[in-house]
Amino acid sequence: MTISDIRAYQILDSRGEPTVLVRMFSDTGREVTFAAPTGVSKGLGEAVERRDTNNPDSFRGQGVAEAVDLVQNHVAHKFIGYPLGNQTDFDSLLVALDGTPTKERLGSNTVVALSGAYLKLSALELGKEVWQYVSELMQTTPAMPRIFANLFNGGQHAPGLGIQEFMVVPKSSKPLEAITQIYNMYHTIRPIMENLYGASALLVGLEGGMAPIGATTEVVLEALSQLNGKMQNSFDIAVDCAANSLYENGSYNLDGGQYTTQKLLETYASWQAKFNVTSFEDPFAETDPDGMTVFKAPRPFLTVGDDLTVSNRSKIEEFAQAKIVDAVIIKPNQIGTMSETLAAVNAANKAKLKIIVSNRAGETNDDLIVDLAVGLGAMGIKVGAPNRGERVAKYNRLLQIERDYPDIAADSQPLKGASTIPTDGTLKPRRSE
Ligand code: 2PG
Ligand code: MG
Repeated sequence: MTISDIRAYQILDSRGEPTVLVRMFSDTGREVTFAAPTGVSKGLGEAVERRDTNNPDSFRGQGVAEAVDLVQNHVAHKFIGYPLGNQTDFDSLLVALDGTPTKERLGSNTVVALSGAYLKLSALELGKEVWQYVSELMQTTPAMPRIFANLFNGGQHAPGLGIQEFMVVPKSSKPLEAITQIYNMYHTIRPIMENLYGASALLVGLEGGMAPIGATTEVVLEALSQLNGKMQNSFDIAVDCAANSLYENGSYNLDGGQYTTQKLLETYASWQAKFNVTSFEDPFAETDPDGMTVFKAPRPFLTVGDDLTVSNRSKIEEFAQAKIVDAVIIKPNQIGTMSETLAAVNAANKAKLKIIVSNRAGETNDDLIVDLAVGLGAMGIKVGAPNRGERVAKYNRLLQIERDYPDIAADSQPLKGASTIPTDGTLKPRRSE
């Protein structure tokens, strides 16, 4: 059970931008592929991709020909004959070959493509599903995650809305039941938006969510909350503020208004009170010193770290300690290798933070993140809208796992964090901690 060959290629992701695909072969004649996804709204602490920035002829500098060449001519030969089923050692070798704290030499795109392919090939050789193998590596109990379906796109993912993602999260984590509800929501809300905003409401953003031009945050939240009422409160409402992209010169720009940190916090509390928004991802910018201070206060909603925590073990430990986050987004390409991703998950589990595995804005049709979420027994998975092939690939993998393994637990976890408190909506910052 060893690696017999590794090939890398340049392919296009869901936005039509180049990305790295790795093909890995075993000495028994088996083969897998894994391709790196790409973020559009990124955390400052993310591992860095390698792109042909100095070569305008290579996809206007966005090409990954250098990364492909690195794998092919400098990395692959080191792993020919390397045993499978040894993720930690494989990844340590990759990290050592890169030799930088941010993976900038090999590139996070190269590293994640190699590490993900190795995980898939090891599972295949051992005769296991990837989720089974992940749960064995982590000693976790596999479980079906709740689906965070991104019905409206904004921020850097679509023109129009300022908030990047408006997600519905069915309370059932049984895939067919949850996906049927998500489908019904999507197709109920589309004509409502078309009536309000015309044909633009039929266009979709990078993750397949609606992107109505002229809509405001409150109109969308109102529509979702009314729908929830009609559907017997069968789902939660979650937002990804991706606040790094709203923050400029010390204040936040949203729906044409300017918000101080305190005013934004009160606005979030009002969305919670009026529309029952239960989860806020990246509510403040990383570079906003007041954001961190106000968020040390108890709050009435789940707070999720993504750009803030970047799937990095030490950042997760730090933010958990400061009680700034209740849950973390896990995206392997934010950190590089699968082992570092699993170390981040371990840190989150130890701190009792909930886990939400997530897709990226630039995706491929690969469905590894679904197996990761199921194997880890993650609370949730962000998979975009039920629209666009690269998003639907994840929905379909959830359905397939449910069909093939109907005994996997589907005891949906609540969207509540350690710091969640009931409130009347009047939040005060706790300035000295
Ligand atoms: C996010 C992601 C995915 P991006 O912010 O959570 O939804 O977006 O890939 O652009 O970071
Ligand atoms: Mg995010």
